[in-house]
Amino acid sequence: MTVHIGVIGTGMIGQDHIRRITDVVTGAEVVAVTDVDAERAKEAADRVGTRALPTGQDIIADPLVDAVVVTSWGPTHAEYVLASIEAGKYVFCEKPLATTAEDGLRILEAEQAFGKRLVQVGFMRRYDAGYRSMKRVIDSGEIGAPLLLHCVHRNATVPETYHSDMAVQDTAVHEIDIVRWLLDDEIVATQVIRPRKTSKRFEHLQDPQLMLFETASGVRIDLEVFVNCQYGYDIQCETVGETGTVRLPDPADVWVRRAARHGTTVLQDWRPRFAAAFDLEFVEWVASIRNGQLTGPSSWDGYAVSVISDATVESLHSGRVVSVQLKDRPAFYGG
Ligand code: NAD
Ligand code: ISE
Repeated sequence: MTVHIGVIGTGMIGQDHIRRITDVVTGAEVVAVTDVDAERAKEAADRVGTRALPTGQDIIADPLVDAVVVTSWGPTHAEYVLASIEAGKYVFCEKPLATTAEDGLRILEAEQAFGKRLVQVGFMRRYDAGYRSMKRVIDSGEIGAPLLLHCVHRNATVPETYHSDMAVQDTAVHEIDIVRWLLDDEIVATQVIRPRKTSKRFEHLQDPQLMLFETASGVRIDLEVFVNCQYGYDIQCETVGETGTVRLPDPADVWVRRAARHGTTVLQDWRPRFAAAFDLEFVEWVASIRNGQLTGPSSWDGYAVSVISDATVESLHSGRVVSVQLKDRPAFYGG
């Protein structure tokens, strides 16, 4: 069975996922795309020989579409996800699942009322080989119980439209998801510390930020988000356990010794760093649809990350420790 996919939003990541579904994934085909920028949608459709439809609602209602990919702007995601559930179609939604906790809850309720998981959220780090190895080590018990995590998320630069809250909402959400997944534990409290600001970028932006999280079992996580570090895209993570530590490897590249120096390259953005993870994410998503049972990050994960993200933004503004108030996890999502 070929999974016929409709894509809503043909911007940067939408185009990349269309290429991925077409060139990398077997058993899937893009049968329609759309964008509020009709010209952009047509160009994306022509590139892979498919149809451009006028609106997202047309994609969801299209009888040829079995599954929907939502890669439009964040505030439009919840509406498309809810409409896909109403149509009984699988939907892969790029982060964020919803920009308010209220919308996240509506999605949880609609999916449970439908009675089967239809939604997967685009937290692709769960498909990265390094994070998967780290989880295997933690789960095996070979470093003992985890006590601390040290995380770093650095981008070379961001545009002027990027504001301080986005360090949480756009950037730190990946770490918020991955630490919950690595530890199989929930974040219960959050705090943001504001260090001295870099002079290399915009006055309006609090950059870097130091975020501190605490989980239900008492694990403490520190996350440096520094989105104008100048030198490249740099993702680091180390878990400290009772009897050992496990650290994410740097992206594989050769080391060169010459002219009295010893060095390697630093990637410049997130696309090459996580290209293999995005590929596997789509391979596994399509396979799980074909098996009739989704296995990737769920609506619950999307909802939980949005609540933790809101609490973290609150702390960025108040400077105080903010506790995270999640609904009880429904049995439907393994609660
Ligand atoms: P983008 O601006 O390049 O593309 C978004 C596209 O959506 C644009 O072409 C825009 O015209 C279109 N659009 C906006 N509203 C629409 C609507 N109502 N209906 C149809 N089309 C609409 O942005 P992007 O970088 O591709 O990001 C898209 C989403 O993907 C964002 O939510 C972003 O957070 C997420 N993203 C995730 C990752 C990741 O690592 N998982 C990386 C980048 C972006
Ligand atoms: C971007 O929006 C993403 O989602 C990337 O994965 C992230 O690492 C990057 O820093 C964000 O800007």
